[in-house]
Amino acid sequence: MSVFSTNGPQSDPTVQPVPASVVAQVDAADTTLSNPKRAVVSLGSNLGNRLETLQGAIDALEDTPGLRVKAVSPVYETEPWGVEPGTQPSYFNAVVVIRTTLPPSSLLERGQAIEEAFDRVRDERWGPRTIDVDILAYADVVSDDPQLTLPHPRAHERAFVLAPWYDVEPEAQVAGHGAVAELLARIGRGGVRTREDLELRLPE
Ligand code: A4P
Ligand code: MG
Repeated sequence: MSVFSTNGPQSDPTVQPVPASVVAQVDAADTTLSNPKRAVVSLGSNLGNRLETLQGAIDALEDTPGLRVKAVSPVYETEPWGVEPGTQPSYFNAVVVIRTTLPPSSLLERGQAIEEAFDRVRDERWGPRTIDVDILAYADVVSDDPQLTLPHPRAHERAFVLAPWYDVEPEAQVAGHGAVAELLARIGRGGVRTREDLELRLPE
């Protein structure tokens, strides 16, 4: 928990109303970091202890200098996307909102370092993985750089991204594609379900 005094939610116009199941915190990080930017990060795991790994990645994000985790979505269990049905275990997916002074390239590096720390093996595209850390959005940045495409190039077509993103930011927009709420309504929630028996913690 922050050692700084706590601001009321009304003092931060960027904080969205959130459903009761979403863990959120509002504190003085926004004023103690110099010009922090909002970013949205997607986490996915379908190998090993999926819940523990997602929590470990969230804690590792929070341990990053210049980065605060502001909100954590519910856990979703999701069918693997982009592979033959029945060939991979199901995923646990979640989305977190952060504020950070890191530039996008450093945030990407940090995400990749967290993947390494959890022994992520890359031998096939869309292969099973202990953890995937993707940057869905960084402020209003739009980029088609293949190293870091923003917003994430497939976010707008994936229920496993849009459903937890909607939970933490119901008003969010995917630049160039429209509102998360509308995109989710269009594609539906097929293949994803909340695991209400499980919970990810906002780091203290
Ligand atoms: N890269 C470009 N833009 C970004 C970005 N916005 N965030 C580059 C993160 N990385 C970005 O990623 C490949 C390259 O993408 C990196 O070098 C980075 O510079 P990777 O993590 O090495 O490989 P990958 O994840 O296998 O490839 P890819 O194409 O990013 O896969 P996706 O799109 O992330 O999909 N099904 C379910 N149910 N749940 C999932 O979480 N995830 C995937 C992976 C497939 N199916 C899934 C899930
Ligand atoms: Mg990835």
